[in-house]
Amino acid sequence: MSLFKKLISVLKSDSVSNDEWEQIRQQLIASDLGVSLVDQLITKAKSLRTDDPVASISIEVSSWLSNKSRNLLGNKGQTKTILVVGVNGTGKTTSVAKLANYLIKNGNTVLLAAADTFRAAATEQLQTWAKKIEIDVVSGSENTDPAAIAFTAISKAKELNSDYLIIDTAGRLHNKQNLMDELGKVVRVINKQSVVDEVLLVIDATTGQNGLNQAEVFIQSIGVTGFIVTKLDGSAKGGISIAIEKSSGLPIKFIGSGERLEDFGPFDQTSFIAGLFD
Ligand SMILES: Nc1nc2c(ncn2[C@@H]2O[C@H](COP(=O)(O)OP(=O)(O)OP(=O)(O)O)[C@@H](O)[C@H]2O)c(=O)[nH]1
Ligand SMILES: [Mg+2]
Repeated sequence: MSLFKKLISVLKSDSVSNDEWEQIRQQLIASDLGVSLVDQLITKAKSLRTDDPVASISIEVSSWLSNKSRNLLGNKGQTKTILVVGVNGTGKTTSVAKLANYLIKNGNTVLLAAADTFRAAATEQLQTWAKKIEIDVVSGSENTDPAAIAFTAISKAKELNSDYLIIDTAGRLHNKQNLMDELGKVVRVINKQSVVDEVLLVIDATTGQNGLNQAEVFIQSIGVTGFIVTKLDGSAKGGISIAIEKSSGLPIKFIGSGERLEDFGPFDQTSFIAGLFD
């Protein structure tokens, strides 16, 4: 019997025993939420409605999640520009392809830009995805200035009247400041012709609390508007998502749950909370 079902079975009882609260606590710790947040959550939930722990926890978790829109920002009728950023290996390039595929399936036109010119393979990787999805990608040779690629890409996206331009970026340069400077320059170049509507930070759920530290650096340096949390398949649990939203106040817009294009979708708050108890 799953813990969730066990909880359902105690809902009718007058109160929840300490043993039962401890079981719930262990379940939440196993979901990667972090002990300190779990203890805060349990304390708060106990004070709400002790005869219905699932409802109490759900109410409290909801209040911790971002109340900002989870829809993609931008103006109708204009190219919406999305910059995808994050530490190396988190799943940026894969997420760019998945997001493009998702938007196309929803009736949009999309142009891609391969602004990770730090290594040649990065451009090829995005070109391979673009071919599969049957869309264009603006790219350059190794070590081309990413800002130059972004400039060409936004010009082309506007000319084609694309609904979306999605820009893939590098995750590793020889130091953090270097990467932030490079991303800052990409943003400035786009701002000359248009606006950057979204800066989506990709966080690998399997990195646990480390993901939180990464988020801080990007948020402080380049104004993140939302997150894509990847690798929620496998052993990673969704608890880290609550921690990310609680600490930043910013919304998770999409989640990745595998290596295929289809392993991707919008973050759904209701099913996410239900999933915590599964
Ligand atoms: N299981 C799983 N693997 C993923 C997911 N998203 C990406 N990956 C894998 O993670 C690895 C790294 O993905 P990339 O998209 O290349 O990551 P990146 O952030 O672009 O990496 P760099 O360009 O090197 O910084 C690849 O093997 C992907 O297939 C996911 O949601 N689930
Ligand atoms: Mg990449």
